Amino acid sequence: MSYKKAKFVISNTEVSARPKDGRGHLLLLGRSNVGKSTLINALCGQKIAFSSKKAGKTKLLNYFLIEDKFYLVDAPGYGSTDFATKDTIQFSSMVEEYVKCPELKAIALLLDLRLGLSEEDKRFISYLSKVGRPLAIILTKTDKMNQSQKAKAKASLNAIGIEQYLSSDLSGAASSKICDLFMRLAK
Ligand SMILES: Nc1nc2c(ncn2[C@@H]2O[C@H](COP(=O)(O)OP(=O)(O)OP(=O)(O)O)[C@@H](O)[C@H]2O)c(=O)[nH]1
Ligand SMILES: [Mg+2]
Repeated sequence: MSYKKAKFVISNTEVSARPKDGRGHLLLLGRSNVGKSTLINALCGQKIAFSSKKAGKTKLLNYFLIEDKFYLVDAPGYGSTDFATKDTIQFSSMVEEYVKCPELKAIALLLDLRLGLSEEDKRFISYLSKVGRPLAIILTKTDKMNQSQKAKAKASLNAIGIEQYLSSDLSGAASSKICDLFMRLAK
């Protein structure tokens, strides 16, 4: 089951230019290439967000109106070995500004844990858990994980206090659960 009605509304770099029509927003965050845009396409059953094999495809905040009820917001990815890069600084100030918006109802953090949970991921989770919005954790690319990788991923999340998370392998069953969760959180 995917969303029946989804449409691209606007792209911009300024948080202040977000839709402010009383509907809630759900922000998708995660490293570059984790699968944010691909997940939006899977949930909407159509290619409305640009995805790419190359990291850094999404440069703007992209707003998609879902079922006329809420906005899914596709954001640029975080993650760089160089913390002082312009992109990283821009990303941090954008997120810090966005998390204060009254429209923001919840955040979904996407994680590709095939290579394990990095220190940067842990710092980011710790930061997000303090911003005062519900945080949904979604494991992506689980179709490419074996049982041992899945068990390690679960253990590493449990170790930092995360017991609840959903997995995405782009199947209908996985997408359906995520569709329901996002709809509930974004109200
Ligand atoms: N097998 C598999 N591939 C996936 C999955 N999700 C994403 N991908 C692939 O991963 C690559 C990156 O996906 P994107 O959706 O562009 O990633 P993104 O998080 O939007 O990346 P940025 O816009 O750069 O931040 C693409 O080649 C996708 O086809 C998944 O669940 N399973
Ligand atoms: Mg993207």
